Amino acid sequence: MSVVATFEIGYLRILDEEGHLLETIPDFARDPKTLLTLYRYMILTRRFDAKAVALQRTGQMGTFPSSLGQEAFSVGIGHAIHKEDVFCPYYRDHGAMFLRGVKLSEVLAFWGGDERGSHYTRDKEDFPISIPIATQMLHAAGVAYAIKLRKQKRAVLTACGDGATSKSDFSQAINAAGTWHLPLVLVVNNNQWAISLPRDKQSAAKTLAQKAIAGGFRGLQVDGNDVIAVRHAVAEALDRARDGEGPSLIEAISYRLCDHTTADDASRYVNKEDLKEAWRHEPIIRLRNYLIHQDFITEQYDEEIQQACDHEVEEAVEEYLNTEPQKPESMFDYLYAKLPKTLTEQRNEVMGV
Ligand SMILES: Cc1ncc(C[n+]2csc(CCOP(=O)(O)OP(=O)(O)O)c2C)c(N)n1
Ligand SMILES: [Mg+2]
Repeated sequence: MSVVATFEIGYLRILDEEGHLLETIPDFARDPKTLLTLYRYMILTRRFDAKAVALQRTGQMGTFPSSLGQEAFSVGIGHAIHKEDVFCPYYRDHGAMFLRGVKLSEVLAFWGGDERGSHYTRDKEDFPISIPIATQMLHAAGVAYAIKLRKQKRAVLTACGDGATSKSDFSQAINAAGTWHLPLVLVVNNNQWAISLPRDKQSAAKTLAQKAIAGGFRGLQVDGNDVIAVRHAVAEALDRARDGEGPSLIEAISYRLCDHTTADDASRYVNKEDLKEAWRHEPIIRLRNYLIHQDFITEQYDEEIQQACDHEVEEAVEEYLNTEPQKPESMFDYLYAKLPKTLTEQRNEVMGV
């Protein structure tokens, strides 16, 4: 038998756990200001997450999915995407959304059950958070198709988890992206868990990145705890998409250091030793180590960043808690142009008329 095709999946890692460079630093990361922006947003995301969980625990917000341990993923992808591109996020992408200009209070409103949280103040075409697993990948393929038809120089970025790669929506998006040569970048936050189902029970594939091969385009893995690697690989893939070089799939390897959501208790199924080991690889300390080696940050400046982030989170919480709740009947207002009779009756009942 002869060989008709062979494939390889590359893996990119630039910073190790101690913050030492393993590869030549990409140009974008030579600017200390850029690195400090990445660092600040990772801290902001972590502080925001902790506060959001506390709000849920005290009955002031609904179910919330933290991104603890995966900050390099959300911040890396959010920093890579250009203003004119379109982002179709999933529910663990808050860091990226903040970089896109979504207000922290809007994200809190969303998880507080207020649909106005998805009506972003800033004028962009990004999609709302997708809770149904993998549906956003197909929405993103559709947007990329529209961009292609309009001959615009823009790209679409969409994110999902490792579990989402088992859904048919994901496979369909891969197929459409390859067949139609779409300006689409699909990124997978492989945090090793789909709720309580571990990665090795999710798929027999050695990498999730290789699912791109079936679609006829490139797939690669990056160290998802290395924000420089994530930012670099995703920016490069988006450049290619904008330049008409087609789609990419990027799998970022990290670890979910938190419960799946506030409705979960991961201590029931996560091995303590594995979790301890995973903390050794977490993304924030790694970048901090690099910033310290390079003299880009002092302890005092670090402290100031942490305080500024806490302050920003507190202000957002104030705004969220002081917002007048939506009227109960608003739940009937946004799905139909003309409300069907049965729902009109229900609406009247809610309004007491
Ligand atoms: C279509 C659909 N099926 C099931 C669920 C329930 N559900 C919520 S999160 C989740 C696991 C997703 O895991 P993964 O894709 O790895 O993302 P992670 O939450 O780990 O970031 C499931 C099955 C859902 N939200 N949508
Ligand atoms: Mg997962």
